[in-house]
Amino acid sequence: MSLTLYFHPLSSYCHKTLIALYENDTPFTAVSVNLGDAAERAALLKLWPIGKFPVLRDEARDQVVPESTVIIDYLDQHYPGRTRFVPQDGDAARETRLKDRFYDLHIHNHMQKVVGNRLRPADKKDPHGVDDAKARMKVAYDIAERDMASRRWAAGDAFTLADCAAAPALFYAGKVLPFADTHPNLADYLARLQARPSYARVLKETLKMDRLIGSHSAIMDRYDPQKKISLVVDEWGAWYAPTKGSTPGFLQQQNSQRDAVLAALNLNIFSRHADRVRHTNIAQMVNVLQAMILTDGPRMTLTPTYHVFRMYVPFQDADVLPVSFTAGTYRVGEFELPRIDVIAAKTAQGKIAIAITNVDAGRPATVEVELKELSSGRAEGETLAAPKVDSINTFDNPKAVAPKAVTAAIRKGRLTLTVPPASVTVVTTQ
Ligand SMILES: N[C@@H](CCC(=O)N[C@@H](CS)C(=O)NCC(=O)O)C(=O)O
Repeated sequence: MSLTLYFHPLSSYCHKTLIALYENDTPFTAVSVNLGDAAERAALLKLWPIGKFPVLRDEARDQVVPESTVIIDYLDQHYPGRTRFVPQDGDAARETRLKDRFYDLHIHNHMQKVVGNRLRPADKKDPHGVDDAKARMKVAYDIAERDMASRRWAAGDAFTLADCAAAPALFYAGKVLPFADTHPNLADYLARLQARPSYARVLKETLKMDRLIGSHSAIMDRYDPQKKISLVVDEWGAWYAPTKGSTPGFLQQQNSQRDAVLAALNLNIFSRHADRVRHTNIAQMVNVLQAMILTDGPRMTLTPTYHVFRMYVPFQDADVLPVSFTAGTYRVGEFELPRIDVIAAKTAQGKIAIAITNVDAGRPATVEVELKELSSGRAEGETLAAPKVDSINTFDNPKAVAPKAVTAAIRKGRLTLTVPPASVTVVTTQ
């Protein structure tokens, strides 16, 4: 990997650069710099004597690139991806650069002054400077409010460098000088920035598991047509940025309702390949990556992923039943996914277990299941849904994401169930 980003996880200008890297899945190594550590500070100063991050080092081209805007420009030029950050057209490029400067100079930097003042010792405060910064932010908010009345993104119809600049600037600015009630267009724009298709992207990525297993199985089928050898999927799951303040290298992260959906989709894929896949291990059980359980000394909380695993217990030792369904489509930006996923199995007790995942974060889904063997009765189970796709359980709020009981009647051989957006439901016939 040729690119190394020297950054700090709490630095808002680093967030600007990270957004650009993540937009295009550009591979890079992240090196977190603690400016309080003399050696780490010296190493950063050697790269960029101004001593501010982010700084990008490109080994392949032997370049050191400081300044968030210039880094994004550099990435666009030398490591272009599906999102282009600076338009080719001259006028559009100038508008993009203007808006990038606007958000950096007239919102981001003033916001930093207000935050910096909070961190100063009591006898070094600068109330006049803070008032001035807030007054200037207010002027900039008014300009942006007018702009965003007719624009989807900061420089027009396309997401650009200017939006990478706007996202952290507005996010933090809104904390020091709120604008949600006074500048609705700007507030809507920030909501759009925050809803970039990360949810759909994460799920799209995880669905690659099916292709991966399919291609491995095809090779194994040639040499082992009787399927005597198992395919073992080790350490699957989501890998995100570590929880702030956790021990570096311990890979501690939260997992949310999004990851419950991700877990269900993977379990479904494994069950469809059950003739070949006989073991799988999520990474990992406790406190690490997509864990089931988080602990803090004597405190413990169950994650949304835990609930999916427990809800899927009826599928243990069960026989997969073939299911055919029309999934429909869930589309966000450039990402297109099947809207629902369904698996079924005959349990060890002879009942039918059905798992329904609604991938669509915006709409409930009504699923009608035709059960050839059963004309009437009911199915019981649980649904795991949450107020938001990134809702999580914490030590203080351990039941923010918790399953709720659900019952569905079976009439004339049909079971009908409406499931909430971004949810996982498992029911078993009674
Ligand atoms: N204009 C620079 C600003 C970078 C900047 O202000 N970085 C802050 C963190 S958000 C920093 O390095 N602060 C440490 C310091 O000033 O000592 C850019 O766009 O990259």
